[in-house]
Amino acid sequence: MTGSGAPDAAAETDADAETAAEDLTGLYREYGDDRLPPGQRETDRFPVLSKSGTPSWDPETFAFDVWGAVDEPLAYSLSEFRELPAVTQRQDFHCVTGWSKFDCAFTGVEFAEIADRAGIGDDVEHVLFHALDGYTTNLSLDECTRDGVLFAYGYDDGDLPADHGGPIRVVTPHKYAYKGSKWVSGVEFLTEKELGYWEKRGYSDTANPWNEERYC
Ligand SMILES: Nc1nc2c(c(=O)[nH]1)N[C@H]1C(S)=C(S)[C@@H](COP(=O)(O)O)O[C@H]1N2
Ligand SMILES: [Mo]
Repeated sequence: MTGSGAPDAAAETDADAETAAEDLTGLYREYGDDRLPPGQRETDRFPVLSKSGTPSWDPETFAFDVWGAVDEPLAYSLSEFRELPAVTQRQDFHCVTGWSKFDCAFTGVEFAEIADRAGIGDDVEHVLFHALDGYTTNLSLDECTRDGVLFAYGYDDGDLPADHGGPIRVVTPHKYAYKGSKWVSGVEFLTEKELGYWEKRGYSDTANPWNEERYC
């Protein structure tokens, strides 16, 4: 058991959790001058966007799988996943339809943590995320292993709500939010790129909000 794991975080008070959150809201400086990307408007609400509604899942049988070009395929139950070392980060969330929500506090496992545990081959360049509703989305490995890409199961002081992708979703603060799969059931490591659900239907593969890479 490491010192930075979820059990410690769970034992903290709300105030402690607030101060313990890593602040990723300055990430925009890598891409632009303004925290609010061009063509976006800020909202305090957290709208729900799903291609086909919220899938149902059973916490007893839910499994998070890691497969593809890895040394060791992994499978975690929900409780096992929540035992992994976790972080809490304050992040901004940008939807391609034009709204941005600042200061979302997400708790979860860093992508790099999962990649390390699976041991990925030298020839891995891409990743495809799979979800319970049949959704997929792709990212390059480089875009995944950077700060901010989390498999999140906590939002603010509670569990991630089901509409927002609970039990586990991916968050991608450097990309439009369609790059973050809700209800993520697994991650597949690939040696060749495969496009995801929206990427196949004309959404930008690169999805940089500060460049307004929305649709192709
Ligand atoms: N599994 C799954 N993930 C998904 C989607 C979806 O339909 N299914 N929609 C995407 C889109 S287009 C957006 S904008 C965000 C919306 O997240 P939210 O509903 O929490 O606001 O989830 C993304 N991830
Ligand atoms: Mo979206």
